[in-house]
Amino acid sequence: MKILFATQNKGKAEEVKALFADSPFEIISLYDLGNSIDVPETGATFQENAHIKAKTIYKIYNVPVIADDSGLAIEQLDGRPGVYSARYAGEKCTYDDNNIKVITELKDFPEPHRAKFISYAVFYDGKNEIEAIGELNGRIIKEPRGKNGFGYDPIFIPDGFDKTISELELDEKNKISHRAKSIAQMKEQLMKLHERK
Ligand code: ITT
Repeated sequence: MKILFATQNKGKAEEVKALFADSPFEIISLYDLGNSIDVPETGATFQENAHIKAKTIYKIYNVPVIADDSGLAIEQLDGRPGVYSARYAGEKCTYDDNNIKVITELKDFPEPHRAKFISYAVFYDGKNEIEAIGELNGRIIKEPRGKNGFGYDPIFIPDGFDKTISELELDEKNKISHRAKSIAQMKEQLMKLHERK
């Protein structure tokens, strides 16, 4: 089965393709198609936004879709940046701008700065709807480290590690990440759907 992954984020697209590599599902993303449709993420939660993305893209392409809405929640910042993770420092901000904003906001708080990544994935094919969630716990550091990954990866150290996610290789991130967990659950449910057909 071909599935359109509703993301324009190159990092997410690479991760999810690798996560589906050993499955009967073939993943193509909006990023691969060079499509820059602006889906308004107006929901108050990751769950709502993942549904909005999956259904909006399904209506346009009429093929099975997976969407992931994800982000970072920092305890000392009352869960921010949360659903605003992508544009935390403003409309056209870069990943560096977001990281600087987070580091600045944490300036007066004591360490450790506990945080978690959340990934909410939704599959929609016009009939079936599947949801899956994954989380990764860790802490924020104030000196970005590493070159891999994207977003907040250079300032996030997962529990049990002494490296930031940006210092891990893609296959290492894909063993532990919030997205690896949501997509693993999603794959399991998709296999059941696939076997019924
Ligand atoms: P799409 O909506 O096109 O998928 P996006 O980047 O806007 O791309 P989200 O709305 O889900 O995606 O926002 C997720 C943001 O949260 C993302 O831009 C990063 O800043 C952050 N984020 C999510 N997962 C992450 C990860 O694995 N590593 C680092 N940062 C992550």
